[in-house]
Amino acid sequence: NLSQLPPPANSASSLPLCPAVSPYLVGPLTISLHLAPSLEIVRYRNPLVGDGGGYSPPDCEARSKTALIVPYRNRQTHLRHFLYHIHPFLQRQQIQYRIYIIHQAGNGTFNRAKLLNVGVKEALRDEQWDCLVLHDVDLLPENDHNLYTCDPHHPKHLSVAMNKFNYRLPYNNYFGGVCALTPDQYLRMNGFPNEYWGWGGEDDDISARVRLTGMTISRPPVSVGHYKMIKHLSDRGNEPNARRFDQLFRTGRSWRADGMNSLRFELLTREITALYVNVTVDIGDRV
Ligand code: UD2
Ligand code: MN
Repeated sequence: NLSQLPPPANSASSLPLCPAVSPYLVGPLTISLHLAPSLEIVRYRNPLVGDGGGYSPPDCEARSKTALIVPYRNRQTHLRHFLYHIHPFLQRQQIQYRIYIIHQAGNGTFNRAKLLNVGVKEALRDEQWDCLVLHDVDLLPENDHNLYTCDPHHPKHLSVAMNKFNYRLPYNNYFGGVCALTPDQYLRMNGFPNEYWGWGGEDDDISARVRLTGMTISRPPVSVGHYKMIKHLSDRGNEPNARRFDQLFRTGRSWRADGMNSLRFELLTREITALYVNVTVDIGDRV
């Protein structure tokens, strides 16, 4: 189903601008990972979410239009936890949003950064998003003061303190997990690299692109940037990329030629489901 999405229900209306700070925010959140909720339960709990996982505050005009883009393959349980948690989280922030799950077809080597490039391209076909949030499926934000909006001046890194790193930033240039860029910032750095096949390195490449294009990373306070990563083993098809150190060494020379301007993929399906847009794509494999 390649149909285009309808505009959000109240996009043409003249509602007052939403308040600068949403009154629905609660701060620190307790996350239970006991049972993965079914998609039916997630739908039932989020009656205002429209087709394709889209939402717009019913009584005010959102200050940000945010596309959430998630690289994905074979993580059903994580996806259920993610959707259950993230939909109410985003609605409490009073932003307009839609969720794109970018599903890599086949059993080839996984490529997180290339899937994110695909997601950005597909999301920008639907809407002029103010903000692109690039999000691992296994990360759950633990404080809703961590806003899924962009900093107009600098790319923002949101997952600064994770349980897996004892709630500290592991190193200063760390940019993995969840980040938020305006389409301008994203395109200024030619997007993300397409050539990191398998696990690791692509996040440091992206971080290097931020510096190489004269931008710096902005971050929320550590107390706000808390995330829980769902425990998992490493996936088949996403083995550590042995070339990552060599590739990283060359980023300064390669970023202009490898990125959004060299992106090639085959779109297989684009499904509008009740809780997200499901983009299934053939991105090829390492040559
Ligand atoms: C770290 C980074 C991540 C990325 C990765 C290296 C954190 C919290 N995250 O995550 O951003 O830089 O290292 O590539 O430090 N995925 C699937 N199916 C697969 C494999 C991956 O859906 O078979 C997706 C999924 O959204 C997952 C993400 O890719 O969350 C990153 O892969 P990971 O969770 O295996 O890597 P991890 O936890 O070491
Ligand atoms: Mn992970």
